Amino acid sequence: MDDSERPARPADGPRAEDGSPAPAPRARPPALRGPFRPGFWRSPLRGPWLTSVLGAVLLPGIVVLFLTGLLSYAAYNPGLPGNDTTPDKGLLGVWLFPWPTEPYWLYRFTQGVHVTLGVALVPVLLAKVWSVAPRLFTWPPARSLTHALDRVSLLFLVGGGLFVFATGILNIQLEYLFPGSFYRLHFYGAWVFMAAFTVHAAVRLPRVVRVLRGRPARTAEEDASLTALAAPDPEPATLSRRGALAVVGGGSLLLAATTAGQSAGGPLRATAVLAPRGREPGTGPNGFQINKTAAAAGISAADTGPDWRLTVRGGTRDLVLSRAELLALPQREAELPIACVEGWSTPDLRWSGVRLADLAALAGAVDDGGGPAGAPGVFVESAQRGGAFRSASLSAGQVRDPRALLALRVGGAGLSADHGYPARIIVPANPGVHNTKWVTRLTFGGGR
Ligand SMILES: Nc1nc2c(c(=O)[nH]1)N[C@H]1C(S)=C(S)[C@@H](COP(=O)(O)O)O[C@H]1N2
Ligand SMILES: [Mo]
Repeated sequence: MDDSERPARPADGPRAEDGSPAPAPRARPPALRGPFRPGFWRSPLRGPWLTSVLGAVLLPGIVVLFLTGLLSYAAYNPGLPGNDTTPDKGLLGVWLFPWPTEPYWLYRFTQGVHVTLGVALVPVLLAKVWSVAPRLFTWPPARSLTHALDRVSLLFLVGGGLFVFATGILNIQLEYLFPGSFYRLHFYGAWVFMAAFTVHAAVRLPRVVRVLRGRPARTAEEDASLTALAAPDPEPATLSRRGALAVVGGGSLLLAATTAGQSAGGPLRATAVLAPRGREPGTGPNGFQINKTAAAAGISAADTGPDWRLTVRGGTRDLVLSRAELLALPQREAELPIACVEGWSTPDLRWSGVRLADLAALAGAVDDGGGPAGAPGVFVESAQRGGAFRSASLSAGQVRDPRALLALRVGGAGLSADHGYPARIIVPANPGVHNTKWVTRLTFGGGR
């Protein structure tokens, strides 16, 4: 029986003859139970080395996740009418910049990295939390003010980390689990997590470096907290620490390999067994991923039948165009992918249709200069009646890109009903969600 298992002394201690409390004997720790008792943790794998290696992997990984996450938010052009998913963000949006259209695969790349890396880091995150689990049960909860602050930041760190990873994974696996609100949860969760992460990394990085270089601890406090990572009474080892690390790393690589194909494309696509929308749903020019079918979006045959018209507003004259009239306008081609926030993307597809800038010029919507080069931004609306994705704003820079189309055809065939027939938006480097399908109205130079 180790010391901490002995019953605690009764609360009413010895009293002096006059009844006043006797000077307290040196306080001894109360009996700790369950996971609060150091002897409870017996895995021989825990220790400073394993925790440090996992931390050293997570540090750059989480920085890349945060940066690509910020880029994804910028890609939504939240400054434009109707696009902002977190309108109350305040100072958290001061860094935003206009999202470019060059290189055209930019969002496909940044979001592919974000999602693949996020999935691949799950085993590392879980192993890291597991490796420090005994420290989460330290008792007493706080020895000093600094210790208390450190532990509160740990709460945000572990809770925030599990939260952002969980919301991200749930979003890519079950797209509409948090309709609309996913963005808020993930966005604010990420900022809270990153605040705690920054403090944690700044405080712990020096000791991680010392551990990995085999240098001694610098202070007694550091030495004590490093020693506390290892079990005081370990069970016999069945796996070495390097072996444990290989299991975690192997798990990460396997997850990366079975996820990356959804954005990498080509023959790799068949390996994306973990990605719910990683594989081709059919053959032919329209045989690429469908996130939301016409039926799921509530689009009826009447919405897109012969009576369908495109309304163009915001210029000196309003236009109402049928699909035949659109097809009679100069048709332009662009080879562009669709890249979803969920990480999957299509290879470059050959779209054709009318340039958005040409439509602006036709409607007499010109901001500066003349003709298509001076086109303003546009607010796009769909025949879809409800839902967050029925409309989106595109910036002037996006409209002016000669590859930004109101697409009528893909791969030489008319768009299928599920891919947005009669007309959909396609813009280089645009997040998939802003490539609105079943478009019915374009309002140049203005929001709703
Ligand atoms: N009207 C409308 N357009 C939409 C959507 C939608 O739900 N409604 N989904 C968007 C999303 S999230 C993506 S990723 C792409 C997917 O396009 P696809 O289904 O044609 O491959 O379309 C976008 N356009
Ligand atoms: Mo999407």
